[in-house]
Amino acid sequence: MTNRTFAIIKPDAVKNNYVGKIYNHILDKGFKILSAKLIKMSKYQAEQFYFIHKDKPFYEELTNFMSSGRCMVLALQKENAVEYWREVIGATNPNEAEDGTIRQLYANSLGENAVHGSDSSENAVKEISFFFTESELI
Ligand code: IDP
Ligand code: MG
Repeated sequence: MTNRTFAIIKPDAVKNNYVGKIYNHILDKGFKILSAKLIKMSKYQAEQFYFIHKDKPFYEELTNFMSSGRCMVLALQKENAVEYWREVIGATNPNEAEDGTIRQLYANSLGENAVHGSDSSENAVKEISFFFTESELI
């Protein structure tokens, strides 16, 4: 469905106790949370999830980080969910993220940047189904 996107509150943000603050951004911006769960990804899961980046120099660092601790995976719903969530989270590099965006406010660094957001509706569908069954999306 095109009005869905997939988000992760990454291990840095969970460790730094920003889950509540990031939840507030999600709700204040009008997203409906279809599902959310706290998980710890295995290294293998992180490698599969970020397979698109397998040839990038940061793949090892990224998959180590994403499997290093608990994270929260979320399926979100709103009109233009993919584009709007990308706007709310800000640029990949927190130093380049606009004021008031989640990454500008809560990210540690380019690698440990607090949140994930799908980059297209097609990927949103794939990413949601990577972590959730249809009956979990309420
Ligand atoms: P995005 O998360 O904004 O879509 P991508 O380019 O898809 O950014 O990269 C995926 C994730 O990989 C980023 O969110 C960040 O955690 C990590 N990453 C991207 N570029 C670098 C880098 O140059 N060094 C370390 N980690 C990086
Ligand atoms: Mg991306």
